[in-house]
Amino acid sequence: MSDKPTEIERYDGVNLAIEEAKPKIKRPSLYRVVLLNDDFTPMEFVVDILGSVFDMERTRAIQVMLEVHTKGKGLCGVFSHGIAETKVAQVMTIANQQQHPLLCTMEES
Ligand code: TYC
Repeated sequence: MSDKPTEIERYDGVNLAIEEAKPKIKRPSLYRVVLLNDDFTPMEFVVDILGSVFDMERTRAIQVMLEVHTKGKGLCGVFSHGIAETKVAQVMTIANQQQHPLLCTMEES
C-alpha cells in the first residue's frame, strides 16, 4: 500500500489525486469487570456472586473476595462490552434484591 497520493489525469483534463483506502476495522475493546469493597456486604454473599455470575470455583472466589476486601477492589474478569454490561447488571440486580450495598463496575482495558 503506497502512502502518498498518486496524480492521475482524467479524460476531461482535470487532475485527481487517488489514494488507497486505509482499512477501518479495529479490534473490539475489552472491559474489566471490577468489584468494589464496602463494610456491609457479607463475605459469603460476595463469594456466591463470584461463583454464580463469573463461574469461579470456590477457592478462586474466596481469593478474589479477599483481594477486594483488603485492597478495595478486585478483578472479576475481562469481557466484550455486551458481556461485561450484562455481568455488572446481574451483580447489581442480585445485590439490590438482597439489599446489600455491593458495587460492581466496568472499565475499558
Ligand atoms: N468488606 C466486606 C466485609 O467485611 C466484604 C466484602 C468483600 C464486601 C468484597 C464487598 O466486594 C466486596 N463484610
